[in-house]
Amino acid sequence: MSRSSEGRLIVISNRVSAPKGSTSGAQGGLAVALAAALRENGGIWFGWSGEVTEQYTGQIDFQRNQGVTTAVVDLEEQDVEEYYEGYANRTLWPLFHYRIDLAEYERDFAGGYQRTNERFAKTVRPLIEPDDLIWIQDYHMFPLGAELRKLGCQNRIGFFLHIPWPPRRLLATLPGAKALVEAMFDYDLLGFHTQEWLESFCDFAIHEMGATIEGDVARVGDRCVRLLADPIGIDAKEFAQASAGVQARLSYRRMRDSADGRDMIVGVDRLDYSKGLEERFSGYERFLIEHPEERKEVFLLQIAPPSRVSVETYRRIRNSLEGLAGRINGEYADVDWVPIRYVNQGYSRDVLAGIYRAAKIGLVTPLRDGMNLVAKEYVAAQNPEDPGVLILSRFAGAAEQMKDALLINPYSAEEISDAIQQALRMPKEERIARWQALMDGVQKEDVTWWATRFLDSLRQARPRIEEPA
Ligand code: ADQ
Repeated sequence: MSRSSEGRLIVISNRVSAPKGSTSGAQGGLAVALAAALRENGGIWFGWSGEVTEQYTGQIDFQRNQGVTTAVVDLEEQDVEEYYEGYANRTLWPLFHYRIDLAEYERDFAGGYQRTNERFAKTVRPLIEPDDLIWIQDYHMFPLGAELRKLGCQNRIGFFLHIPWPPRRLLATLPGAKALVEAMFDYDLLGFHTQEWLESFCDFAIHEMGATIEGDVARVGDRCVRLLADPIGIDAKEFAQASAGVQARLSYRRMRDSADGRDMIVGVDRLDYSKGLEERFSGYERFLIEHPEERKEVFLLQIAPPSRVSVETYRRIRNSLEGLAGRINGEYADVDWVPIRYVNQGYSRDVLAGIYRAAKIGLVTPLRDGMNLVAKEYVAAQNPEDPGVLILSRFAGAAEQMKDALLINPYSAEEISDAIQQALRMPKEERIARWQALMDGVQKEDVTWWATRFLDSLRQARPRIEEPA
């Protein structure tokens, strides 16, 4: 990553993942890339500690780990309920994944979201020096840039959205949508995973706010912001190393032994309604119905650790999936074969790498997904001489780059079923050719490429403000 002569980097995100020795867990790749950028430029990673305190004090807990300084604050219970569980997880997350049927619009959530962002701004402001580059992550913090501007912050501030941007007519259902988008014009640069999400943003800005678009700049009145489609990648090198390591080899062996000669189809997702898990199970069931001769030749391993358990919708989807897996297993299982192995646990990156490698098919079928890193991890973990086949939803951001996967409509059980059959029958030469093309992309457009592109664009987003002599 190119070091700038211009000052430090301040990364701000809801949660902060301090690098602790080897990286593992859900934030692995992203944490590695941001930590590398912070080491390169110097600076601070600021966010919520994940802890609750009785009263917000703004007291910062600084830590230094492997060359990265993290700065975290505790939030009040009401902040957590309204800002995090409320507005972020119950309002914005479903809306931005096209699920207005699940989105909850409550004034208290919106108020708590605004208040918490103001608190973050006031707390982090004194840490910012005039030359620092500020990079804000994700939908928890849309208004943070505007709040920093109110406090006199003239630094370059960039914002990256990790989830999709919804179509304008859906976004228009959100009370206060215009104010939310208007605040985004206080940034210097807005990053999205795909051209599609970027265009959806422009669509709202043009039709609801009278914006004009000139090249990569959106303008409303005298305010403008630069736009960038910048697809996130994984740490491909680290992932390839992980899949060659002892842990991965052990878990690969364990899976192959337990598969007993059958072909494994794997799904790995946070348990979330956006991931299309029910539709995936139904598509797999369709395959079992349409291809009875294949029944005992395959099985589906679905790994789905629960997330956001305090939100009712997440409890409902968990129940519904348990019911569906139970019914399918009850209907088709035999004494020596179970069609779905459904596991609600998290695994380390190394173990996952071995599991991916043992799977003949990676089944990644979100209904909407900003990017989807599992698709890229599955590709990175394959054996080059005998790779598996990726089946990928057309509605994942990753589909814009991964055209050599079998792209399917996740709402269609028939398309899922046909793709499974096609993947199982695919000749080795075709599997290798598709995998090679996918792997080239995963290696070239990795997470460092993503971070470097964003930071380089941010540095160029507007001329540097000269300090008075
Ligand atoms: P997520 O919705 O969390 O991320 P995704 O991109 O698939 O989705 O990343 C999930 C990560 O969690 C992967 O690295 C995966 O390995 C890991 N993971 C999943 N199940 C696991 C398990 N059982 N054990 C261990 N690890 C597991 C959000 C957006 C995405 C976007 C990313 C990054 O929703 O669209 O790709 O941010 O921008």
